[in-house]
Amino acid sequence: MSIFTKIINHEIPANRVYEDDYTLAFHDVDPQAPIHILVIPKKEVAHLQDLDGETMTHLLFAVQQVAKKLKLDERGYRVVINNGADAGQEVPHVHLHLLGGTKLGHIHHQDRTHTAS
Ligand code: DGP
Repeated sequence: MSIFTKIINHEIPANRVYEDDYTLAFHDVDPQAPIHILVIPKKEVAHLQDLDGETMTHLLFAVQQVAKKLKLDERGYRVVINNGADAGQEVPHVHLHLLGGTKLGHIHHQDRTHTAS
């Protein structure tokens, strides 16, 4: 069972901000921005490629609701998914990082080590 499933089941505490039948959102324990929320599916799926489209829709809907609740719409925010080893995914349970509350640095062209040919 993933650590995030334990949070869903209230076996581990978390600072929750939004929940519906399909998703849960809570504050990241190690925030990388003034606002750093994790949005996760309630079904435990490790990687994006194994997630069904309906749940993906619910995840983005949850992002919308969280952003509205935290009044991020006007200033904007970033959504990031670290998927798999190259992306540095640490928790094997799909999660969207919602980052905001400050002017975020650009991530374009962050890694030029391997350019597409
Ligand atoms: P990633 O590298 O994309 O797999 O990010 C995993 C994130 O999960 C990382 O930002 C820290 C966060 N995290 C890990 N364990 C816990 C936990 O027990 N509670 C909370 N709130 N966040 C956690």
